[in-house]
Amino acid sequence: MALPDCLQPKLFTLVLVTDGRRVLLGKKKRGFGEGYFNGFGGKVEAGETIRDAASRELLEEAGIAADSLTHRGTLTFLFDDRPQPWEVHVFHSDSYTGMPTESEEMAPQWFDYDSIPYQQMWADDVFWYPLLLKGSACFRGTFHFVNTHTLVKRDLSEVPCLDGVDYKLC
Ligand code: 8OG
Repeated sequence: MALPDCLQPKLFTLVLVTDGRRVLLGKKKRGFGEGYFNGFGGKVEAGETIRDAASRELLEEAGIAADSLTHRGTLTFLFDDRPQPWEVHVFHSDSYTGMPTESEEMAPQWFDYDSIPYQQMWADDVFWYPLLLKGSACFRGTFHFVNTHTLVKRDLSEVPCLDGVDYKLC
């Protein structure tokens, strides 16, 4: 697909909730990434901050409220079969309020850190999950996909944590 001169990335959030030895994932029941296990998140809407969007999506999809959300990563996804890059802001929370509950979009399930189902997840996840789960590092990654699902190129590095996600999107 020929790229236009300039591109505006689509902004998304993704929240990973942990309890010290397990991570809460959801099996996506419909739409983009159906059948994959993933954290909880979605598109940032106009008029909300990226952090607000992360809280909203976590509540909508898993029925829980994060007590605090730490911004840990920014991932850019480039697709040969989609017009725009996707920029996904990854947050971590180690405490929450409420009971994880199945929604129309996601069925939540806890996984021990050593039995994360990477075979049923997006192909990039195996590279950056360890950075999120084992410590407090922040990271920046760019992943190129063909036919939506095949990862052909990746670039991932640790970066200083800069929590600049509290501006409103217009
Ligand atoms: O609104 P919707 O559910 O379609 O949003 C897509 C969600 O999937 C959003 O939380 C961002 C997330 N996501 C991608 N690509 C990838 C990926 O490669 N890995 C993971 N873990 N999540 C992804 O859009």
